[in-house]
Amino acid sequence: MASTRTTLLFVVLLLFSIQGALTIRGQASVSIQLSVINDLSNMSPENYFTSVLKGGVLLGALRRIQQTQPGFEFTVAEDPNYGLFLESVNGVAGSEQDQTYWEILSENSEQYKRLNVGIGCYTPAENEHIVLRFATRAK
Ligand code: B12
Repeated sequence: MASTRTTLLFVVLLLFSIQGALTIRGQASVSIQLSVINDLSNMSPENYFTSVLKGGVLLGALRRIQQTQPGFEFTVAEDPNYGLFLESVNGVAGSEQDQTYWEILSENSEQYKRLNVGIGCYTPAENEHIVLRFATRAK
């Protein structure tokens, strides 16, 4: 009885992992978590779960969240050299005057690492936790 249950559990987990790997139009995808943090206001952090095609860029994941999860929206500006700059998230925009911007981080074991490229170039890894943090660059 116990071994039947274990086998069933194994099959269910296997099905979930296969489904997780093949969610977008039958093509392999990676799952990511996205958190939106705004320490400059008393807004509570927001968490979203989504996926992007394997090898796809972070922009694709943000678009997917915007299309499927009410309450998440973002805008971008195009830079002639570096591509897409994340301008605003959920109606909050960075400002030259206030020296604020949306910083893009990757979190692992509570260690936060700044991405070295923007949303149009970054390729998320499986189960990566991306953090969009409204930050100030004022010293
Ligand atoms: C200053 C600066 C910033 C400032 C820009 C605001 C400002 N008004 O100054 C702030 C702090 C906002 C910033 C943010 C980021 N930056 Co920056 N930034 C620079 C830096 C040090 C100088 C740019 C500059 O002033 N050039 C002089 C002016 C006259 O030229 P400009 O063409 O008008 O400069 C503009 C662009 O560079 C643009 N910009 C700045 N960073 C980025 C990043 C991306 C992805 C885009 C599309 C545009 C962009 O803002 C400048 C002012 O408008 C460069 C490194 C360098 N030495 O060039 C890195 C650099 C451009 N940034 C970089 C990165 C990775 C980022 C971030 C993605 C970091 C992060 N993980 O959060 C974020 C962007 C996040 C987002 N919201 O999309 C990389 C880009 C690499 C790449 N191939 O994509 C560079 C080359 C640094 C590096 N070597 O890693 N950045």
